[in-house]
Amino acid sequence: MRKLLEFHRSPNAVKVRVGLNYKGLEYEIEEMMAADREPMLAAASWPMIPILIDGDVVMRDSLAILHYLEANYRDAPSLTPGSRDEIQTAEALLANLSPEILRIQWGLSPQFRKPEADREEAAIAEAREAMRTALERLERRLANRAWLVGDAMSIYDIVLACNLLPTRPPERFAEQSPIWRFFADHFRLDDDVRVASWIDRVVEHDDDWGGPPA
Ligand SMILES: N[C@@H](CCC(=O)N[C@@H](CS)C(=O)NCC(=O)O)C(=O)O
Repeated sequence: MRKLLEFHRSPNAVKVRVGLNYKGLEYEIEEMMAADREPMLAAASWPMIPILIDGDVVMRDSLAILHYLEANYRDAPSLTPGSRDEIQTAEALLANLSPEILRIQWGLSPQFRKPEADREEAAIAEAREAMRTALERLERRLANRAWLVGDAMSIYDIVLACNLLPTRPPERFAEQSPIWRFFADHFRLDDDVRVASWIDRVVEHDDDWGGPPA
């Protein structure tokens, strides 16, 4: 049986589950522990999740796994945009937006690692404003379309939407994790934001979506 090594609440693991589910590919999951990287190193010479073991093939890195699934399971529903122009447009959106979004999120780690009382409100507010600015362009892009390009979800929707999952934390994740609770409290997008409903549309394909965001 296909196996996914993961940290269940990792956005990178969600990307792969969405891809596998969308394509209707069965898999089992094995939860890893940050304190013991041996199983990941043994499987893929790589100390991070997600790792997909598919028969004799071992793939690591969420985007590489999505491309692998796309290239090799072509009879399953496609996650590839319909034309070269659409692929290039989607690649450009991802290349422009993802680094900025990840930079903002990673910059918050000193805050969410502190006890709540010690957190710096000004730093959190500044990051929230930076996120709002970063998302303006995406909000315009989604003004008259359901997906980044074309009329169906593609791997680019999966990657970008899952990178933005901290702005739409699934209720179950927020219940289970203080980091997700932090993002739910400070970065949650309102329901009427187009980016919010687009993220929800992508993450609905995760088995463990757990209903509306926290
Ligand atoms: N580019 C990689 C990044 C993988 C990654 O950063 N994984 C994190 C979880 S989201 C991880 O395993 N980090 C090690 C740790 O937190 O101990 C991907 O997209 O799969």
